[in-house]
Amino acid sequence: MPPDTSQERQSYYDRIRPLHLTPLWESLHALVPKEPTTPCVPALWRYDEIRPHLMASATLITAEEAVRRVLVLENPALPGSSSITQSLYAGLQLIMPGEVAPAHRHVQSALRFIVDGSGAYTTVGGERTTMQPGDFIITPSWDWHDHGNEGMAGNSEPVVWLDGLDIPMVRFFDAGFAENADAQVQLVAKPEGNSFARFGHNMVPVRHTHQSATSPIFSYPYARSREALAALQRQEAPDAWTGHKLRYINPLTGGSPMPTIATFLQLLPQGFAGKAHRSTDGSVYSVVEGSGVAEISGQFFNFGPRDTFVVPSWATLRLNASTDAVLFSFSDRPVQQAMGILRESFV
Ligand code: 1HN
Repeated sequence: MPPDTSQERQSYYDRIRPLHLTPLWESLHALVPKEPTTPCVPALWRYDEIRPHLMASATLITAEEAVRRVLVLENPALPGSSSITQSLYAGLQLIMPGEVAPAHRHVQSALRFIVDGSGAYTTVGGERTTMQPGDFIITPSWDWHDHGNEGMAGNSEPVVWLDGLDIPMVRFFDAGFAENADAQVQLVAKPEGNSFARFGHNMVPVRHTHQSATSPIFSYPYARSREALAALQRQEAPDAWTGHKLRYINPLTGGSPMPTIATFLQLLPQGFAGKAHRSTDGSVYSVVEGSGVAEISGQFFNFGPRDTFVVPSWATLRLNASTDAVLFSFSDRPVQQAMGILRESFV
């Protein structure tokens, strides 16, 4: 019988601990797992259930006092982390008619995906864009941004969007900076639609040379993206795993719109029963239209318009649609690609 060394080992660990030394052989298997072992769990937030609570927040605090009046969608298995996956933050932001969310900037990149209501605007780097449901809008790292809701043509209503940020990644690198602007609302220096006219039509101003890590288009209107999906639906069969799925691009590079976050829009035709697939980039989905079922690692989530759900890294996903359904999604894919570690499986 081998000698019992466990007590000697334990007292050895006790002797080295004050020197801030730990034995790798006790943690090696957990540090370098055979395959991903995320603590993140699948979850779905039903918009109908959340909306009353979101509206109630407007009676408790103004957008101005809150700075950003947001209910954070926190992964149920990551309490206290303000994270929906280990690398991504998501929240639902509310802006009431007449309110302003004051101008500030930060290193974290943000996306807005408009979920409910119209007539709000966001101003990014001196250009304002009006928000419509389904629009995908970017706030690049370190660009000034403020939001407001003035209503449109006498129609004023609460506006809600999904925020997606790379907050956990920036926190991981301890690389966060932020500052508030002197004025609540930044000066509007460019006409609305200016960047879309320059960069949104597969064309670029002839002497454009400015290089940035982020797309020069900061609003990708839903009407345009939806039209593309409708044409594909008429013209070809859906992919067996993902239906008709398109990736948003930075038109200058063909890469992701933001350096840290990839975004997608997909259409699942009525009756679609997708095959199982998985990838190492955990994803956040926002349902735009239609309903169906997301089977995530054996758990079933019924989804409908405006719901949000999260698919953890390497979880098996099977998508089913009971009506034509359109899903927006985002993930940390470009970072994993830059590191050369992205893995996907379609079986
Ligand atoms: C932020 O600046 C916004 O600008 C939204 O709308 C959510 C979450 C954490 C930190 C900054 C926004 C945010 C945020």
